[in-house]
Amino acid sequence: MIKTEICDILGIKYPIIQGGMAWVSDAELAAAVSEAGGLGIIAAGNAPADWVEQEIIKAKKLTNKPFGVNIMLLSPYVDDVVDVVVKHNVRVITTGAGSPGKYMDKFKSIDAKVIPVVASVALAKRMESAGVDAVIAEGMESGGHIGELTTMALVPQVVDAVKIPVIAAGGIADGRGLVAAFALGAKGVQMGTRFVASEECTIAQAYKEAIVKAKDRDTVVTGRPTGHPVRILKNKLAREFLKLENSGATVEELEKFGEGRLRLAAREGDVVNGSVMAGQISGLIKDIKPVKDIIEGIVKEANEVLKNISGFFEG
Ligand code: TUI
Repeated sequence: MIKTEICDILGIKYPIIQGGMAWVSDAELAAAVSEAGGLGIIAAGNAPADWVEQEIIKAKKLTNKPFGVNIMLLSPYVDDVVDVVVKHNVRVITTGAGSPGKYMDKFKSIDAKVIPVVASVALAKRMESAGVDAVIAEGMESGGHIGELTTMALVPQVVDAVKIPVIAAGGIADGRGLVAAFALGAKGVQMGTRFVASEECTIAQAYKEAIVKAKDRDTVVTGRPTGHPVRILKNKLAREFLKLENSGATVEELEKFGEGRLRLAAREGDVVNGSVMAGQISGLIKDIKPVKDIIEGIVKEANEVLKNISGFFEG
């Protein structure tokens, strides 16, 4: 048993949240995580609102447990996606890549729990003032779009700056990471990469295998000149993207080059020319297993870790 105030706020068994990953986090993965006692999340990403609506309807058929929707705030469809989550009375809304401030009234009109991802103390404080229920402090170890601070540095600073619960993300994939997050003052964790390498994740098999094969130094950050740095696994696309960046290409040229690359990797399994977003913790992930085994394994390991380290304080 591992229980924190996050479990009460969200109505879940374990304080483990699945990351909202574009082209990855669909109804099947979300329902599997919620059924296993965590909080599953459907990621809207850049998808049109009607895709999000279908996934919400599917998830409600697959599980009676709470689940959430992640809204990627740079999406061209963000206003329509907000209306869909409100229409379907989604219980938990996480956001990424921006500030959800202007949508707060709509979210609160359905009494949803709102949990933005933040990459800085300043945004965490702004979000607390805007009335959010918790924040996810996400370090730059994460896959996909990232901020500048590491999880180790960001989490305790956010914990000290706000009164609402903080959920740690970035570089967490096992029981040691969960206990470390608690030690930093977090009340829960969000994991992305670990759940990609699960049986229920509907992504292309080659993408999951690329994560399992990856070693500690196999991720790289592209897109810095565009203002949207993105962590991906090193591959041909990554090399070409970095070369283009170093050649002084314009933001438009870089954005054009990157277009459609995540879908290519995630849905078509082209892990050579596609963008394989994944976190630095990929090197720790050695297997593809059922979501239930992932969550229960982490909880079991966290209990053992806690027992072992408590010995350090004796005498
Ligand atoms: O959002 C993510 N991860 C993502 S989004 C994504 S799709 C995308 N693809 C290419 C370019 C941009 C997006 C792939 N992975 N994680 C949550 C996250 N949010 N990480 C960092 C942030 C963040 C960054 C700056 C949140 C707020 C922010 O500033 C907002 C402000 O107003 O200060």
